[in-house]
Amino acid sequence: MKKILVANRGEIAIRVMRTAKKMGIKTVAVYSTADRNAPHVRYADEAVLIGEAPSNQSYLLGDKIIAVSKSLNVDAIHPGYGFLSENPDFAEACEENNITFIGPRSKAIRIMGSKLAAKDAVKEYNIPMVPGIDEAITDVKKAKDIAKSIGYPILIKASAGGGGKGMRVVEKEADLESQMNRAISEATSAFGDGSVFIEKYVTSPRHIEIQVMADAHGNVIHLFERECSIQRRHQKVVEEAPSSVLTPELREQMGEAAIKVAKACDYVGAGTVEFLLDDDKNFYFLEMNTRLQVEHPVTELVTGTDLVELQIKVARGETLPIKQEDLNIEGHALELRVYAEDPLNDFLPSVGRLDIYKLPVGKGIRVDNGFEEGMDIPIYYDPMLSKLITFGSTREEAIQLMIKAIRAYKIEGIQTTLPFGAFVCEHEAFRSGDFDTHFVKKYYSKEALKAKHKDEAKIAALIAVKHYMEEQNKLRLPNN
Ligand code: MV4
Repeated sequence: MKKILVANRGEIAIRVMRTAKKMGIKTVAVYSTADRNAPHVRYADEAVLIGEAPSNQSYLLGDKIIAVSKSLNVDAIHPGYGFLSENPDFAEACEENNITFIGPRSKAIRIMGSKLAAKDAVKEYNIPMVPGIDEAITDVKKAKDIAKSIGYPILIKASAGGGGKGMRVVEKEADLESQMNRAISEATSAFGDGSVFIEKYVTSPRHIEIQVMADAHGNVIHLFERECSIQRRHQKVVEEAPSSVLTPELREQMGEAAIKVAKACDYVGAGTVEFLLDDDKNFYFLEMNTRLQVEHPVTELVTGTDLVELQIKVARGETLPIKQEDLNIEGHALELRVYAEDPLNDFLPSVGRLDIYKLPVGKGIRVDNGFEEGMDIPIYYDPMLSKLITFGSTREEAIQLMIKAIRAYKIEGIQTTLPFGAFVCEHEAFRSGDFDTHFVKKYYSKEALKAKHKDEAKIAALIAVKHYMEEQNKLRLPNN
């Protein structure tokens, strides 16, 4: 493998190219007209303009990207996350054109793209799943019977859904029919597939996911968990590894279950198996993401691995260079997603120019970044600017480092979620480790953030006054 094309943009394009360069592999960037001056374009050995700003005219054009790959003698395509990364037709088109898709085979992507197909694939493997049904349901009477036997509240989910789209909580039988009809019509218009199914609603779960890695020779390992419960409207905000609630026994059980999920679909490459953990620490398999995830760096830091390097090695057909027993968790890592969104204005995208943009640096601080000072933020794509990642020997140390790094990160010209990140890191519920997926809804409001700012301004003013008085006193002191 001599040349890799990265079919993505921003921080993840740069992240992938960094490892390719380290391995002596040439890199090709693709870009849209909106990204002419983007850092990922300059970072690559070669770069090709593939279309207009909207992603359906550029980063989503699989055929065009394959044509570019062929003309530049590209050996493999890394899709990053989002865009074409979980598109089985694209993976298949790569396979047919003799270009290595750095990811699982199309079959695994297809199975895991459907929640019902995923449930079906793993059913012989004894993996804990939330009580519910494993087939699409349209008959309301049947749905009522099932809901009664599971017990309310229940959750209606779209089989083709993702990121919480098409989910509806039903508290009582009287609401079931209308909610079910809504879920079906929503799923039909959003995904072109109206299949919905029913699960028991787990009311205050934690979201814990397991990183897996598989080679093409049947070896599968897990690289422990990431805790991703701190999210806002299904958008993750802070992720960490390890989770403060898993015991070594539970960690091993979840890891084993994740490996079985990967084996159930003949998985190859990096993947993530999502679980819910309830109050009694029962875990349930939810779904599998068949890509490298945004939050992969926290796993890299606590396991001392380079997940992109492992992806490339297994894509070249190599045997996994590490065994399960070689792996252990050392230290604690946190990741904060930094978005160009205004936390004081309903997290609306904050457009404009990065007048000042200075990254924090230092031991234990990693920033996976896709932007630089002077750039305009394109409105066409996800507004994530970077990921701020800290690593310490303990959770407390990683949190302190994160607060310090947020303060040292200088951004002017636009609003960002940095203050929101500080709010989370300084919150008692976060620090104690006692939180669930409702953290943001429960504790965050713009008033709470403003109040925190006010207190900080007051303290800063008091310190300044105290300092001033001390200086005055010194001046008045007689010489001795
Ligand atoms: C659930 C659930 C409670 N009970 N399933 C949301 C996204 C999708 N991946 C699955 N999700 C959920 N499924 C049952 N049976 C609660 C959620 C959920 C959630 C899960 C993970 C992280 C954040 C979440 C926020 C709200 C709801």
